[in-house]
Amino acid sequence: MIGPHRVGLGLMLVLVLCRGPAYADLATGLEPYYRLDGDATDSSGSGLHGTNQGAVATTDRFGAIDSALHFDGTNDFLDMGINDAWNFGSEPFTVSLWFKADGVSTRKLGMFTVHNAGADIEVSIGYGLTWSNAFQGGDKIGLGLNYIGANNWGADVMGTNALSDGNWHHAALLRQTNWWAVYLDGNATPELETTYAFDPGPGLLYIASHVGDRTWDGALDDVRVYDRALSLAEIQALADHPHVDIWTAVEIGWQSVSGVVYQVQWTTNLPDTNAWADLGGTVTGNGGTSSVFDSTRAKEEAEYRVVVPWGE
Ligand SMILES: [Ca+2]
Ligand SMILES: [Ca+2]
Repeated sequence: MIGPHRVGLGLMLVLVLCRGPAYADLATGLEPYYRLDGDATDSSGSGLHGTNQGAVATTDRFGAIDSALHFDGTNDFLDMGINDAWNFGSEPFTVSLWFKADGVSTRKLGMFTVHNAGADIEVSIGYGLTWSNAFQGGDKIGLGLNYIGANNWGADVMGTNALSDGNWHHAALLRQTNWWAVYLDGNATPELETTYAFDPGPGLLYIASHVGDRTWDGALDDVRVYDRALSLAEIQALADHPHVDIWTAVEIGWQSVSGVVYQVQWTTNLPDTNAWADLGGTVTGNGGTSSVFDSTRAKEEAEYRVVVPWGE
């Protein structure tokens, strides 16, 4: 038995990647993970399921039906309760989500907010991704910190991009020591940032609501909470490879030669050199970094190599 039949002259090995590919390890520190595929189920394995207050299933950014949630802007939101999974004290964390706004707003709304004032949620928001009011354009994403009522914010910072454009956008809220930033659509420069020393303490998490009544108007999807500061590359992986379930995906990358046709192969049975199987179709080199995703296996489950079929 000599190699695959489709290759007349065998295979020229270009690069062997044994447990060394660049992979997106975006499962580390992920808790909770709300896919919002029509409900408020936590997919992280921690059982942090929320209560859906009226949101309905809608089409996600890939056109997949019942794979995101739509909020009517009147009274729909998700109540996730109080849990230490979103109580980071002064430690780093990251929140990642996708959103598509239905229109501009007159009031400041909540997209992902943690309230830390016990029963009287009207008077204090610990931290949150917010949506701008009429004075701020009504179509910007923002960061709210330490709201103590009567518009008295410790920090209330808005972005500059108008985002009520009918498109899905990715947002990542990052807290690193006293530095807070919101990254938009994987851009290297934050959409907004501020420095603010603050320990919000334990709180009640609302998704698509500010104080229960300030509900957001539009669709949300794939809400992720990490108990660590993601790197810019990780944020960009979440924003730039949206068609892959990065929960398990492996990215195989290599330096390619322009015009050369490559084939990525995988195996779970390395000592058997005949066990290699093609991963998808061939890839024509671009003269830079070419890459392929394996969205079906976790990072330790397979070995990968990149070969150049010689043809007939
Ligand atoms: Ca989803
Ligand atoms: Ca409703």
